[in-house]
Amino acid sequence: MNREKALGIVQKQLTERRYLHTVGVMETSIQLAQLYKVDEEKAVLAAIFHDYAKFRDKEEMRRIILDQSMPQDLLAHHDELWHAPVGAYLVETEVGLTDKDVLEAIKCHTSGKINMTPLDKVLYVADYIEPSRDFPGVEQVRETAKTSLDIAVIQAMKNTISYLLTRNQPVYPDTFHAYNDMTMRVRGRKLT
Ligand code: DGI
Ligand code: FE
Ligand code: FE
Repeated sequence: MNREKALGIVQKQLTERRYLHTVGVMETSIQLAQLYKVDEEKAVLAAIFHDYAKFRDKEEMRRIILDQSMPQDLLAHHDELWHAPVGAYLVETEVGLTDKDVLEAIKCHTSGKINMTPLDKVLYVADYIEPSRDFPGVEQVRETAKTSLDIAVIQAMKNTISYLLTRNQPVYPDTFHAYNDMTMRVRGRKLT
């Protein structure tokens, strides 16, 4: 599927602001894919469709999580987590996208997971640092992403977990597993 067609499909699912975020994630993903030798076409498709389900009705998402035998512990956690796995499912069933690598990147884009592929990491970091993002600490992650995709993933995960802790929010297990996995992999390298 070409970019224009994909963007047209996703635009109908999103607000103007979220669509601009999506275009930002796409542009950032292209830069990261080139820098880290990741398949650019897959990175573009993952970026375009990553927030496809962001505005789906919560009850519809809950039903999909139940009916499609997704991890049921998602239902006990914040509904903000649901649009990633539900999005991967809907992009496959409604849009007809079949690339497993792309669907997997969409599925884990909010929490992360163990054994993330370079494609998963490109989407995760691009989603965090695209130009319209304004989180505390985002500038540091933007700088890091120029030299280490792995350290950028860890910094973004640290910031997200810290943010959740300061708000007394539960942290989804995959988020911790992803952080632990990445941190152990780069053990011995300097973390700031
Ligand atoms: O969809 P986006 O806003 O572009 O970004 P995203 O898919 O990374 O979602 C970010 C939101 O998800 C943010 O409000 C923090 C939240 N989040 C990420 N990991 C966890 C989480 N929320 C909870 N409760 N637990 C998590 O582990
Ligand atoms: Fe998202
Ligand atoms: Fe996003």
